Amino acid sequence: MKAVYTEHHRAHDPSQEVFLGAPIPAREVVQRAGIIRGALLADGGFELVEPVEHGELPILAVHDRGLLRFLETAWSEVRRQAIGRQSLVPDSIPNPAMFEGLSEAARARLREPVAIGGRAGWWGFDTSNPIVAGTYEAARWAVDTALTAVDLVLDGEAMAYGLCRPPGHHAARAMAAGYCFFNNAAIAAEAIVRATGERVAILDVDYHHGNGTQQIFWRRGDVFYASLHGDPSRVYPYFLGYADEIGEGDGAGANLNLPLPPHAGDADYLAALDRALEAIDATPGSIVVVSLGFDTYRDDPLGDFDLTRAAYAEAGRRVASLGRRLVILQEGGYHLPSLGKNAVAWLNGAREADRPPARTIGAA
Ligand code: SP5
Ligand code: ZN
Repeated sequence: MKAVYTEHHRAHDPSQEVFLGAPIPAREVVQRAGIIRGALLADGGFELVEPVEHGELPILAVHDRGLLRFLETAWSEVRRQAIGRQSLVPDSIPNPAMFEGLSEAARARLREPVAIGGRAGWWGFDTSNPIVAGTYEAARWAVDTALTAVDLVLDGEAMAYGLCRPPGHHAARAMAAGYCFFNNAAIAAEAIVRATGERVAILDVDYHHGNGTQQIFWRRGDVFYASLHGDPSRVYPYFLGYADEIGEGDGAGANLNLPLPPHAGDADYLAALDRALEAIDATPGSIVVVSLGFDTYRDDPLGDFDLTRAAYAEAGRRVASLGRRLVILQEGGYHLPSLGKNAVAWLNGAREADRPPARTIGAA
């Protein structure tokens, strides 16, 4: 299997994040991608390829231009405004309650502030998402990694893996969040829709709900989003990810959330996966984008599921058995000792699945 990887991810090198108001060691660290890369090489079944630059246009197809410009300029502003910090974290984030009673006209006058702390809040969501000197460089290459995996599949590969870092699924049209800056999977799905004219399914198996992906395609019927995740009543991103969120307008019915309880085990998880796969199987299209996270692992410090490695091999096998082409993109996973082996287990499960021949693009 071809695996897209670049060293540029190293530019995003946060040392701390803020959790419940206190600095703690960063979880989404450079080592993560190096560990997965090392495991792919050690396995021997993967061919590493460099991403190709795709420019801004595929990003602007799903994201607000202001978010792109903010991320592009944030660090030079931190320096210019002499903030004297190693990372930028919002100091004030606009809570909708601040604007209660404002007319539509008054709301329309709300604007991005000039001060960098306010800008970070305007385009941000949470305090656990530090921006550092190289965040923009790495985030742009993560998008190119995803788009290069798309190209491989459009050029005939049955599946390709994009070792994206930073991850993407919490990033909404106009918001960075949860270690994510650009939504790699959403950008990939949109690029596939535009290249093929087909419907695309996104299967999100990161531990967290992919609120950004859901938001971007909420009113779209051409991109089906299915997610298995920790119930938002207890975990980040807290405000979205409930089962009653099914999409609206053209997107009504094209959003499937499967929140799971604490200590969900292999059997619970695979049963929920089957529900998502049945729904995807019922939607037309020849390509599935997988948002692949390993924070579902039993030892993960962020998740509270009890999955074992065997579940990843089986999950990869079941997803590939759909018989669709797969663009597999890395999201979370924070237990460093297991991360590489878990990734290889999932990807080899997919690669070795006894699956029907991959669907011809355009035939569905
Ligand atoms: C892509 C991805 O997996 N993003 C996850 C973002 C999670 N943000 C919340 C971080 C909270 C860290 N502290 C967790 C302590 C659990 N006991
Ligand atoms: Zn996650």
